[in-house]
Amino acid sequence: MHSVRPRLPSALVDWSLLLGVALAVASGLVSLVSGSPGDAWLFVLHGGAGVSLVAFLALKLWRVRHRVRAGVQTRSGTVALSVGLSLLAVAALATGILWVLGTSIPGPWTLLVVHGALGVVTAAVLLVHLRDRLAIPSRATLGERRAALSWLGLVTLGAAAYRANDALGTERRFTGSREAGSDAGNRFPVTMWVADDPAPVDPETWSLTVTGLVDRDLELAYETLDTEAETRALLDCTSGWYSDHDWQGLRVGDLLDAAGVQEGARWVQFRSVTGYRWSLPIAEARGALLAARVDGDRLTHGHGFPLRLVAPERRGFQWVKWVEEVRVTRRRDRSEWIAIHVSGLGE
Ligand SMILES: Nc1nc2c(c(=O)[nH]1)N[C@H]1C(S)=C(S)[C@@H](COP(=O)(O)O)O[C@H]1N2
Ligand SMILES: [Mo]
Repeated sequence: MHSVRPRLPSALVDWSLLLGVALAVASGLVSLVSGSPGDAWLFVLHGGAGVSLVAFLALKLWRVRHRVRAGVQTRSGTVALSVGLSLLAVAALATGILWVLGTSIPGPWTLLVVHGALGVVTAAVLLVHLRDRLAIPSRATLGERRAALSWLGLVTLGAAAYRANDALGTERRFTGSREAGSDAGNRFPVTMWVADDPAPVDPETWSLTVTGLVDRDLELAYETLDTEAETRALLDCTSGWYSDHDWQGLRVGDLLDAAGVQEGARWVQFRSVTGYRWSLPIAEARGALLAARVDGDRLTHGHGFPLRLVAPERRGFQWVKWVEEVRVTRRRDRSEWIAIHVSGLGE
């Protein structure tokens, strides 16, 4: 008699796992630079891939349980790698789910940061595990109706379960971040990306420079700054919190008009006293703010006094603190991808 249980060919399960991990890791990485509401689908894709992975991984682990037991007894190295990979994958999925459910952990990192690190390590170990392993599923197995239906079932389950988490989990933004200290002046988390920790900036000796493709360089002393422009914007850190505020400062567009932008200028780079720096396309930069105050209170040192970039719909790591130079350029400075990771190291 035929079993009526849905039966997925193991090659199909393996390929689904690979596809799921690829989608989850790619969407997870791209999500780190995504902050506008139009990017919300990326986070849905990430969660959906995650939940489908839970289903496929459970199926796979159930099927290989005998092989693992045998392998452990013979102390096989390949099996050890597979077991390690399973533990990593389970940990990556579990930390993702726990984050959605609102769990917090003690220590320097949020659960979301731990989840990201586990995800990347899992993908790397998976590549090693895959050498000489993947078999292309035959046409015949793929064409089997029952296989196709159970496969679709698992994927749909993932999508549905992810949609349902809105009801289950704690309040989060579409990026996954939780609210912290909105509209309360400087009382929101202070976050450095890697190692920045400058001494407090002395407004007597500090000045703001505007250079690059401009008609005239500017050098502005702190007390001459006109900081009456205001923007409401939400800072969303990739470590998993967000904070919404009214920011007061100078409009970058006004600054650029004062300096006179030359033909061919495409990017505006904001440089910190620490070497940390980030660029925005010039049209977007014009609308950004260099904030001196938050909700009417002077920025504290931790939040970037005397000036910090406020870049609406950009993730927090792009909101450069302790800005001392605005540089107008033709090309994007790719070295800033390195600079944000190494600024402040070795000081
Ligand atoms: N110079 C500099 N600017 C920086 C950072 C940094 O490490 N150095 N961290 C960024 C990150 S990761 C975030 S989330 C925000 C945090 O701003 P806050 O500390 O005012 O909350 O600042 C950004 N600006
Ligand atoms: Mo951040």
